[in-house]
Amino acid sequence: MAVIDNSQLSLCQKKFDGLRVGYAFAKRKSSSSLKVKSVSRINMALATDVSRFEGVTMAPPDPILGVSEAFKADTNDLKLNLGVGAYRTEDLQPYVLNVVKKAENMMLEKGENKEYLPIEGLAAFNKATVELLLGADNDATKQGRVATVQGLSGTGSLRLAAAFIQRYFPGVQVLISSPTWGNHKNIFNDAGVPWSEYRYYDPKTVGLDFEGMIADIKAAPSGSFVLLHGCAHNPTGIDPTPEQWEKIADVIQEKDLTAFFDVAYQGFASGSLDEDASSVRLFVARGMEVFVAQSYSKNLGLYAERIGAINVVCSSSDAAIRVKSQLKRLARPMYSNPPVHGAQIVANVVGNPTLFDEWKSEMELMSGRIKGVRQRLYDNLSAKDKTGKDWSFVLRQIGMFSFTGLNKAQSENMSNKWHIYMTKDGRISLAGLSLSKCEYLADAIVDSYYNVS
Ligand code: PLA
Repeated sequence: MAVIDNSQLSLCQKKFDGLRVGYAFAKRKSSSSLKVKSVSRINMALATDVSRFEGVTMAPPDPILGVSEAFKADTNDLKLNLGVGAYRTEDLQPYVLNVVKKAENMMLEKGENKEYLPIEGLAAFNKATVELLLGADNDATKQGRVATVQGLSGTGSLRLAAAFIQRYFPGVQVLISSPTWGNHKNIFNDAGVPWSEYRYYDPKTVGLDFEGMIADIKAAPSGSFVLLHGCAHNPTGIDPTPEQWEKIADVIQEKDLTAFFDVAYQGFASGSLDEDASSVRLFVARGMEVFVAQSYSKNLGLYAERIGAINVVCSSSDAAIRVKSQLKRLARPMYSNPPVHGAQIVANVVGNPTLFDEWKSEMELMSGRIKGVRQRLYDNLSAKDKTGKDWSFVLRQIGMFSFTGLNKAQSENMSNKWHIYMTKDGRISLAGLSLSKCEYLADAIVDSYYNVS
């Protein structure tokens, strides 16, 4: 039987940073395999066994990922998860792209190893990702003006850029759209970057409040960053037109602001990778410096691989080299270096002309299926709703989501009564909907819209 004495106990106390924990440790051990010689000093000091974490409050469930947890807990057969933006097949099953499987086979055949990547990530991935974003022979890339660092998908890439902004532009604010993807605020809050909102969605027209957006961007202090969704705005599904993008670029340029693009859905808005990058390419073609966070969660279905990148397009290659060095410096103490598997998949798909073409067809298939359910949902809503309400906004919105206009109580009715899980802001992910469930969904929406205030 092991014996511990007072000196070992005091070590325990130091190690666990506090008398109470030291005591709890000794007490636990003594009841199993350890015999405590003398604990009188500690006994006197502490009569109760209180957790160090009494002050830690319960965090609320995440507004998006928490929806999946609630969905899992529901045992009703009718249940439908339209919360998270994750693509499902018509049978509502997760989908691994064929090109991903082929790329993984290639990796196995090659016998890829699991060595650490450099801090900036896999070179072949970084080359492929910037080319996918800006086009194969973009001037900025050719001139070495883009600092690209592989990130932990879109979120990690945004977070790294936020840390960079906090370090080099302390106190400078980021303007974000109202509404926006829920995690944007968390990302900037945790990085210590102040943010404010610009108008974006107009509930009256169920469209873009372009005048409001421009006015708010114009009013921003010069030097601010403006977060823009490159395509398929989340949660509204409403994007500016090409002409409106030109005007947005004008204002950002005139007011000496910097655009920060979040490109999480390249290929998913229009079905074309190039078209969906046109907003970013427009800014870069004007010689503007921009941040661009990329994600391969949706377009390659690599949700759990956590693969993406942060690109900083600079006006000189010298600036790009320095910016990259600082991004690496920020990444090193946070996660050291990024994971290799997803990076190799992307590099293999984008870098191989046959797989690249196959990817484009699979993406068209995925975005085509979403367009199909959009149409079916609209048809069902129009047929079920006898009031003549115009539901055509469902057709005009693009990408994975539809912003239904349902409020919090109505959204709650959707899950409580109909077992349809969605975010409380009224967003539904059409990527999680099948043609056969559209009628049921339309019934639920019409009921919630008219019978819940
Ligand atoms: N940016 C936007 C606009 C997003 O919608 C998402 C994901 C991300 C970045 C980050 O995705 P990634 O880190 O996986 O690359 N939004 C999802 C999932 C699909 C989520 O909330 O994390 C959503 O349901 O809104």
